[in-house]
Amino acid sequence: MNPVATEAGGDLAEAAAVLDAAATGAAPVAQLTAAAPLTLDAAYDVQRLLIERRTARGERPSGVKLGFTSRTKAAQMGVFDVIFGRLTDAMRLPDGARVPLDRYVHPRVEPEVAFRLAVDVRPEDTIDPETAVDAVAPALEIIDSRYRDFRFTLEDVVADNTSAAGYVLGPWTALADAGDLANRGVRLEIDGRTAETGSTAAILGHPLRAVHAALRRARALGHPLRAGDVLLAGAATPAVALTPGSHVEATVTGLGRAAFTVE
Ligand code: 0L1
Repeated sequence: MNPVATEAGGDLAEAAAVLDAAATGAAPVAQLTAAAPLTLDAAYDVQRLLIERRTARGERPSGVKLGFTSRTKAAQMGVFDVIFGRLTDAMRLPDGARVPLDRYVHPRVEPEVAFRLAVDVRPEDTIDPETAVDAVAPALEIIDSRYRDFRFTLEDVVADNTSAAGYVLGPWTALADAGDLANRGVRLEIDGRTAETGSTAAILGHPLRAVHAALRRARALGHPLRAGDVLLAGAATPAVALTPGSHVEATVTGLGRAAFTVE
């Protein structure tokens, strides 16, 4: 049974340990909120504690991600709020990587756009989001909810670090050379066939709005960011389930591709 995890002093650390074990053992668990109510603030505390467990094992923070930035994605999951998750270097997979499926519970992939932080941003800093990032890249995010049967509430998914499980980056393009990112075509191919198509406009109307949203959330959560950190802006299409042996590729018009192969 999951621990009771409430803002009123339930065991948030134990909730983080349960989710951490589910991720490391690729073994699904019941949603936390099935055992007890969980506030959104407490869910972000569980997320932080979950990442502290990973950094205690030697992983290093490598950036942040947003989820539910597209209406399609929000509607797919029945949740209507942008969520913030944390990335570590252990989640980063090289472009062209071979990815074992058995390290995940029920993994899916989304084509995204990634930004690179140009400067350190402390929570107390006020910074113009337009100058906070200096490069953009096509990206693939592997999401893997650790909850059994994909059953979760907004608070559950926040506690589970927004299902963050892995990411692949394509080539960086300097933002100054990238042109207008407002409405670039995004294609997700599986084994050479188009699985999903979308537009960068699906990401909060313009992917740079994800930079605003991420900086705002990071400040509210007291989460420091460093120059070079990756910011995954959110999905441009619905997620697609990964199957053994498939080759997965994301293309963003004018930015190039990112790819991996499932083992
Ligand atoms: O990255 C996201 O869009 C958040 C995903 C969270 C829920 C899921 O596992 O699909």
